[in-house]
Amino acid sequence: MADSGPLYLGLDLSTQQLKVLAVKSNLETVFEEAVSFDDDLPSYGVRKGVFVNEKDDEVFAPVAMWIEALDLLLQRMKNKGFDFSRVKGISGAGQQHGSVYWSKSAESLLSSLSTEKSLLEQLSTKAFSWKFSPNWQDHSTSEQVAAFDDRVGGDDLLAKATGSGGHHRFTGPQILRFVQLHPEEYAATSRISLVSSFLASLFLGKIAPIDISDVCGMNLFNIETKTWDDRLISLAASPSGTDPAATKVLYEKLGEVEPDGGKNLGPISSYFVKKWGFPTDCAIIPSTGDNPSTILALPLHPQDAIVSLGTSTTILMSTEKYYPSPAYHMFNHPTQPGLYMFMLCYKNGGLAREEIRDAVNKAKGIHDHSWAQFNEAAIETPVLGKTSPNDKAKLGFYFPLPEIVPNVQNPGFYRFEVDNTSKKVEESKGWDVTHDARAIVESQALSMRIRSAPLLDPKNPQPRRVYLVGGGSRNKAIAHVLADVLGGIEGVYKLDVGNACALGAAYKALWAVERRDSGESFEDLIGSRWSEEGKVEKVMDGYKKGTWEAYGDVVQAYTEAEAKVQRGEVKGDTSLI
Ligand code: XUL
Repeated sequence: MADSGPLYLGLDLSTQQLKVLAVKSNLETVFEEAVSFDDDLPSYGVRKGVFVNEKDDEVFAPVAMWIEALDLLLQRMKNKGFDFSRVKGISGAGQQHGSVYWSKSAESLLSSLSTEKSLLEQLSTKAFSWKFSPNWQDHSTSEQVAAFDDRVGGDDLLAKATGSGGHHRFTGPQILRFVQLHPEEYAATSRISLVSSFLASLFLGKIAPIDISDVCGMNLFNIETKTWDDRLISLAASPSGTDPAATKVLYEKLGEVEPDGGKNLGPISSYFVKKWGFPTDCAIIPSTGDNPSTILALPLHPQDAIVSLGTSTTILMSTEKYYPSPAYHMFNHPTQPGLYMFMLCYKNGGLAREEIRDAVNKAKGIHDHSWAQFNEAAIETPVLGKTSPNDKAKLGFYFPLPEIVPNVQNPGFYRFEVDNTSKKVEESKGWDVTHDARAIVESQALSMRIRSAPLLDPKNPQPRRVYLVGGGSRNKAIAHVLADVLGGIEGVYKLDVGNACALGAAYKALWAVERRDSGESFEDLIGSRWSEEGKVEKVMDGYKKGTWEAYGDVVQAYTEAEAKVQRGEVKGDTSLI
């Protein structure tokens, strides 16, 4: 008999693709499809999903492209025979921080869509007051970020209130810049969505509330008081920061935040029922950010870390401690009130590794983007580039783009050496580029180790398990070096679940629809149905006695060297070879 049980969709509107994944109630993934912005929608002319205006440090994406991607994705699902009538719930994951500016006719357009036409034809351009969405790689808001930090008395106090110090990509500073640069378009804006709530709004047929976890990527929501922070809303609303009428207007544009990540926001809009055959009772569940969604791809234990090796590289942990610091981000957990998500996000993660890969290849006379030489160099280079115990340790910092962690405005490559006895750190006169293959991964992993330390149990200062997800997780050399630096009591694992953030979104939709009225938690429901088989593969032992300690020895030197780079005290190189 043909399978007829319920299906749950998880969508991921990420930087370069729109993906969808369908799961059954038993968590089995039964369908996957994707649309690539660069390859499938070339008429927009984006590269890696975005436009870059280098002059003003702006990075942004056309909203119409995302809408056309959804039209195309649904068409592809239909062409492959996907049975829309089984879908009982939809949730999504969106690249974080990006904002979408709806026009005053948006609500009426969304609620009266005709099945004769595509979403693109009906929504773009009329439903938007601004046709672009600022991207998380944007760094045009230095002035606004300073104003946000100042507003509450410094970046540590901003982190205490909102979970993060001021960041270029965070939505509050982006909104303030929009108010300053585009006052007419801002005045013509009825509502502002995050990328996640924009996605939910399309399916809901009306503007969806902002999600309780993704809202923490705005520098506007006070995690301690669980409400918008009036000091920050009034700053984002008007450059003077003291205009009550403007503040009221911004509150209206932002709307309410939905505290329950599993809330049924309402049934799917009739457009999708009539055009694609979704059932009328298909529930729309809040979409969250791609990172919070990733931690929902498995029942994550305390002391477990997920390292996501995508365009950006992130480390994620779920924690009971609200321990904010400007050095990292804390978000509300997407499904469990009282839990938090710790996150570090490196803009240069994958990008920097790829630059070094290409430089190593070039030095060896290879002119393609294969990883073999990089991997060999990363594995064969000894720990910290030290061939014998008395050698100096090599430390590198690689920022082809301005970096988020640490906040470095000037791109560059920086190499340091640490004396074995005095532990003094000095700029290096340079080394062979093959050393950089290990040094880049060591450097990223050391940053993760140092910054996540306050969240770990002081008696057990290593993660229990490190799970790798994303494109780079297939790379054994990266896993090897991460394991050396981070340790991991049970080891390093590859989470082989396809797209982790789309899967997390699908699980969230499933939990929201199937949880018992008693308020069964996400962990309980997913944990009781989850099996590691076929999904989790141990790729490396974690803790290696002596190795983990060797990295501990350079923590102080690393911190000093990084501070020199951040303060602009060292010049750095503009190319690797
Ligand atoms: C997180 C961040 C990125 C984007 C990528 O703060 O900016 O990870 O969410 O999609």
